[in-house]
Amino acid sequence: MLSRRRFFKEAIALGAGFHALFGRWTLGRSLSSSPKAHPPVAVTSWFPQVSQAVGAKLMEGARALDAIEYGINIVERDRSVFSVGAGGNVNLDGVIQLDAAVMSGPDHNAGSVAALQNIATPISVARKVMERTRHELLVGEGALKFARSQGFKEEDLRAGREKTTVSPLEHNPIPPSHDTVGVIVLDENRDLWVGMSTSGSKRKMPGRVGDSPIIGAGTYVDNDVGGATATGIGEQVIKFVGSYQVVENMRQGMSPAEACNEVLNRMLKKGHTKWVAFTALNRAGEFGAVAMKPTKEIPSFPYYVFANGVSRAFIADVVSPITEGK
Ligand code: SD4
Repeated sequence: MLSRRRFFKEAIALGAGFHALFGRWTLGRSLSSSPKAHPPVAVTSWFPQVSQAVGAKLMEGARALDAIEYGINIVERDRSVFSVGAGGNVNLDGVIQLDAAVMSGPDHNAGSVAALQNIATPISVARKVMERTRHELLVGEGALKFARSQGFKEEDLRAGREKTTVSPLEHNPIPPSHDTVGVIVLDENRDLWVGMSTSGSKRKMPGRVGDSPIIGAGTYVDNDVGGATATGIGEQVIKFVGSYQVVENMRQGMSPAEACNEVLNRMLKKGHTKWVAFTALNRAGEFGAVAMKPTKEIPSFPYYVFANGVSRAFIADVVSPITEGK
């Protein structure tokens, strides 16, 4: 996986190209003015390779959900990616438990899995939950049983890795490890789709479920408005139903970046200051992302936008205070 430093450099380098493509640069611009792209558009958190893969599939004419699944599967199967799928973080018992979700705008349907073990591609299982069951979320043993019934191959995701069980005494504070992959697509019909996959926070307790598979928290889409995804400390995102609120803010007329910024401000006002970030894309093809203030671990939040046949890098805006009464 790319180091954060390399991500940053790459993002900056690509950002210059973005200027040529979209005629605008995200850094330093006002949150109310959004870059806009013609569909199909895909907004991807953290992973340039996913953005490129999703974009390539869209260009081939693939359905949005197929493109999202294909792109996310790439990092899920890549054991050098420490935060998603087969290479994911272990929990306090030394076990990899994965979370994933998909949501489809046209029928407002969704499927999720949480704390799923032994399956490298949880996004694909989440999609099957949406398409083949009358449920929305399956967890743990039940999710694994369902995956087996759908022909998914069970594997020892820890195979070849040193056992790195962490003593429960070392539990908390949850160390920052924020590389969930989230992809929002606006397709040519202006339908919206979203997919998420993560191994969740490092050193999580067994059975811990983050925001990513919780519809409305880590991800949400409303076909009339837009979609959003979150990354960062999931507990904080869940408590504010973050992605739902980002979409609702866009419904009220906020730009994607303003909508993200408003939710981060809610968190800060209530004293919840952990690092989280949101990406958002609306039906018009406007997009944006806003993150909490940079930390040593997370100097920036790069996200990638595929549009007009090219994938470009952006750095999310940093949260800015909203003055009372505004
Ligand atoms: C979680 N939000 O499980 C996820 C972690 C994350 O980027 O975003 N990583 O809390």
